Amino acid sequence: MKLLKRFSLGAVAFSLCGLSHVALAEQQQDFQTWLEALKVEAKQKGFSDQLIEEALTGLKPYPKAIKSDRAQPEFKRTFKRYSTKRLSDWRINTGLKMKKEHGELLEKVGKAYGVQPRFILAFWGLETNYGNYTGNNDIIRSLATLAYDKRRGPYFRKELFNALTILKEGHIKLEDMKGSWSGAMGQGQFMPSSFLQLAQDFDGDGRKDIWHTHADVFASIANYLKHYGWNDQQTWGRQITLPENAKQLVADTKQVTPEKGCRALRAHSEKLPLSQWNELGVRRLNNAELPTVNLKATLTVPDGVNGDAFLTYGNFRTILRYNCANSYAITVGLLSDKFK
Ligand SMILES: [Ca+2]
Repeated sequence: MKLLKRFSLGAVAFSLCGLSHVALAEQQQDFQTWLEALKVEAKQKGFSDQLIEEALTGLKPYPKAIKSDRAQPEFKRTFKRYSTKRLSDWRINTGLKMKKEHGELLEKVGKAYGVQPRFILAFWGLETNYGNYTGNNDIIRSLATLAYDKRRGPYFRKELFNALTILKEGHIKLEDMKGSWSGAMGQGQFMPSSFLQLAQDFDGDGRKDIWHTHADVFASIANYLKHYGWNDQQTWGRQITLPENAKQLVADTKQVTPEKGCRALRAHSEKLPLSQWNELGVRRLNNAELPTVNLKATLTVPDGVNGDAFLTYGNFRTILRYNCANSYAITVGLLSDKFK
């Protein structure tokens, strides 16, 4: 999660990997000096001595946090490979099982926030395999490592203080505050800032427990989507077939002014009504005409005109707020379609 949560990646300015023993020792010394200054700032921000001592004293950087920072799969593989791997039989069948098992709760949450349950399931399934893999890294340690790193230090320093706030508010115990190397936490992979802004205590026990409580997990995902403009009267988009002059069509419908929002939108066409796409020869996968609803859509061909092609609607932009990558957002959509 939540994009809230992910960012495009540039060159790594600094790395703990591949250093000599001497260099590593110096780096760790620098880290300890940096950590002392961080503790002073935490005290100034009003965190208790006890929390600072427990959470920050003796902390050591995670070499793998920075190593992983260079290899986010959404940005490296072709869409087809990325998507096929994630739309596995296991993920689809487990999702259908979860839909049955948690059907009542999913419906209740879906109604409360205005999000179709199949999308909550899809995010849950893609982010953490339905809560089976939420990440085993200590969040404070991951965030401290990345906050110390020069490249995106200020961003992660803020997230580190947000994480301390979550501990201070008592939503989770320090030893249970686990997640990804990049600081994404719990079954929906929320960054601490998204947690503070959007996580929900749906079961009403006083804690926003996105690690263990299904009600809180589902409601937090749904609330995130609601906050970023989800419309439950619409779907995300659809896979389509392009006419023979596909290459020309893509060139002709290229957007003039890039759409605002995440960078992934730059790989989309201009926004046109479905009726116009229909006139241009775009068809459903079964070659039928597009639905006659009054909706605007953009065309995107993540692997080029010879690969799979998609029209995307407003909700697709909301999915991108969770993770700014077309391959990810399309895969969420395709997975949700399996749960209809
Ligand atoms: Ca709760």
